[in-house]
Amino acid sequence: MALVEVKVPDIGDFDEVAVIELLVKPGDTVAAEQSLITVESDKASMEIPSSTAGVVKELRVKLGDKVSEGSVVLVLEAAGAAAAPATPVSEQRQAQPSVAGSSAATESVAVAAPAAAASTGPVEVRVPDIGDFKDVAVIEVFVKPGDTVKLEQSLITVESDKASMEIPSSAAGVVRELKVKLGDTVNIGDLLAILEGTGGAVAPAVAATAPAPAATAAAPAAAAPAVPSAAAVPAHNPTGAPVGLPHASPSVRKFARELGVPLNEVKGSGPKGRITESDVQAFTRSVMAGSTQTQAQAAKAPAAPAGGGGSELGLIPWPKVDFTKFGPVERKELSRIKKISGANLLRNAIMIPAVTNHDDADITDLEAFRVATNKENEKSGVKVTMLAFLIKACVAALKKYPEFNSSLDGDALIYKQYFHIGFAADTPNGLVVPVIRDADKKGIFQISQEMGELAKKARDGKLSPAEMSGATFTISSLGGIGGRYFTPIINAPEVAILGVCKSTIEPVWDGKAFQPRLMLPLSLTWDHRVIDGAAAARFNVYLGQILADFRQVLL
Ligand code: CAO
Repeated sequence: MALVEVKVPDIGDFDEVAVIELLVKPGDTVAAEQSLITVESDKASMEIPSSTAGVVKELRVKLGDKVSEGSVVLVLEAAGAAAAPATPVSEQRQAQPSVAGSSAATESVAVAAPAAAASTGPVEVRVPDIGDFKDVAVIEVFVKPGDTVKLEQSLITVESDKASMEIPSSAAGVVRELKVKLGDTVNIGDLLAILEGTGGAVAPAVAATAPAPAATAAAPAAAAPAVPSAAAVPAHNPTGAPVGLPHASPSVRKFARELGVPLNEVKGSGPKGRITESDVQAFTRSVMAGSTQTQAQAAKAPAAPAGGGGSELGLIPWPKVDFTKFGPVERKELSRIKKISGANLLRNAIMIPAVTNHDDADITDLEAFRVATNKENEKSGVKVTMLAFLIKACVAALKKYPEFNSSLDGDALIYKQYFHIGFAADTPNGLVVPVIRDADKKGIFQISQEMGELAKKARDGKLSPAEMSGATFTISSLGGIGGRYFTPIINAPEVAILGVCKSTIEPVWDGKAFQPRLMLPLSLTWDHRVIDGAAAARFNVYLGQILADFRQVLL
């Protein structure tokens, strides 16, 4: 029997895409065209099929590996005389799935651009070249009329049997009309939306000249063996029952991976059993409430505490109440931001052994300096904020106590040598955390200015993912609103967060008499796996010293 290397075929312009699922293991018998692995880029996920039938001898990739066209996926013992030799890529092109993700399509758009004139009028956004995908279902709609979209911002997700992909906008502007809804099927050239252009770069919506990757229909995904989608979950199905490969869009898969939710255990409520973000959340809730066990938990069940009712946390189920029994009610869906941040907050609140230290800092002189500075620079248009000083003071404390600027990685700590400070911003849609990068290298004016810009973008829903990622420490300031102290939740994988409330004049004993001083309440929450109580107290004391006399930063 011949040994055959099965390689990643031509997958369009995708390069270095991550392996997110292994669908087979050594010893498995696979049919030609059966899916072997799932790979995922920023915008699309796709399954890589086998070019031949046979028995898997050796897997050459593992979860998290990056693959490109030509990478060897596995070695097969080809089945019988009919076994095909390792198919050269040029032949595989005829036998591979169409895998035109949106970024490939977007690039095609750019190449093919006999650019439409920049326009402020209505702009039609159509389905770009998506390879040989025909009649693909719209499974997610990310925007609604009135939303402002950026060039290349994802508008919808479509899904075929084998891949899902996000379709980006070919123009920037405000959505005037949406022409598709959930469940619609679309094809290349179909009208998705009409935008009111912003006069920015406008590319034609369809790359008519782009070569489409060839495609042939492959075996239905449901025929593939069950595999967990999260790396943290053991690759076995203790029930032994065959489970269909979960259908989910790239964003839902990413969401599930972030929460450690094994997608193959989630029941999909979407079309064709597709798993939605709400399904993942419902699964998380039911696990937390103890009414569902993951396979990983089931495997560990004997170690669960006695009386836990089958759940490791031993919680009673979430109360289900018919509120209409008590009075009129209105049901409103949570915003997308709230859904995502809620799941993250829940994980962080439960998984981190967090402790909060409360303290006060005397900011009498600093506030006087801030007010005077703003008066002197009235014409500059930049208002220096207390939060900017807090960011600078925190950077100094993070430098002195570097474990506060670290992240846990298994049994090790990653000490970050950069100081990117996140700040919680309240927006009409919920909480977001923009990040001031390299705050150690920036002055108070620059930080104030950047914060103003980022806070405005946050309120307008225009922050990019890059502007919300990479923070090493976060500050949550309720100072402009009020309150005394609170216990902020750590923004994992960070290990500490500073909560700040409204400063008030208080009588402070100076050894001889009470003096009226402006006191700022600070609440530092820290991860006790990384930080000790004494270190947290020292951090707060040092922070207080700096805020009381900013010259300390120079020492
Ligand atoms: N004590 C007293 N007054 C304060 C203060 C404090 N600690 N911090 C700010 N203020 C004052 C400001 O000086 C400003 O007063 P003036 O208008 O008279 O100058 C006023 O409060 C409003 O400040 P602000 O809130 O607009 O600006 P900021 O720089 O303090 O904060 C931002 C910016 C984006 C952090 C804030 O708008 C925001 O969204 N805060 C909410 C964060 C949040 O929701 N945290 C909770 C997370 S956990 O759910």
